[in-house]
Amino acid sequence: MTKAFIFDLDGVIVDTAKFHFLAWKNLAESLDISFTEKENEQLKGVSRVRSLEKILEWGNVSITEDKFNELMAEKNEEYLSYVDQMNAKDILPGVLETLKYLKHNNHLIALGSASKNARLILDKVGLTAYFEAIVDGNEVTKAKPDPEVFLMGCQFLKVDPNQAIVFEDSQAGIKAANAAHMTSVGIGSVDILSESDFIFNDFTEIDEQTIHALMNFNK
Ligand code: B16
Ligand code: MG
Repeated sequence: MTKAFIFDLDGVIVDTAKFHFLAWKNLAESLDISFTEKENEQLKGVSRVRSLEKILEWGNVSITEDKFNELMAEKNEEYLSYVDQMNAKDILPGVLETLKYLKHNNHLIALGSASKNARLILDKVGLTAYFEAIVDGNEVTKAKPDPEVFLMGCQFLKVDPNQAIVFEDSQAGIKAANAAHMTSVGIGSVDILSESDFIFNDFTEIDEQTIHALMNFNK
């Protein structure tokens, strides 16, 4: 059976979560809304629109549609100013080795990200060529925990969803993979990712043997 390996982007391939955090924090504080790492965790894997809606809900603040769009644009502008400084050094430890191994062994690789900036980021860090399919925030209509983003990846690759292995750092993304009966692999802390089929701190813990274990796992 052909397997598909689907990678989330932010928090899995690169640590852009720290850039989202800075930009959302500045935005929230400009509205007198408190924003810490705890709130940031809840925005991981969540779309830009839904993230701003959540921040406004937390602060009990209502604004006009024009102001909403203005804040979204400002947040993205600040975020992109950080992204602009990125290069191959920003690829998280072990990721390149895993991608090389999968490619070398002719496994199918897709990206499944909520970010509308995903293609730009992959280009900046020089990883675009590894992906047979890229599904990002521009294609999907339903955000994680809906599995649409990963199901589309499988469709592009012509692989059954139950043959897919998803690498994710967010609770919403793990729920999405589980909902589609895919093998869910959490990258990060067990406190956050306890619903995953497998959990690793980072890709340096994933070797050839581990990849075989992921491929042989039946839900
Ligand atoms: P953008 P992922 C997600 O990416 C991030 O985790 C989330 O924090 C962000 O709000 C979302 O992308 C949208 O990003 O503003 O660039 O469109 O983790 O699904 O790769
Ligand atoms: Mg993520």
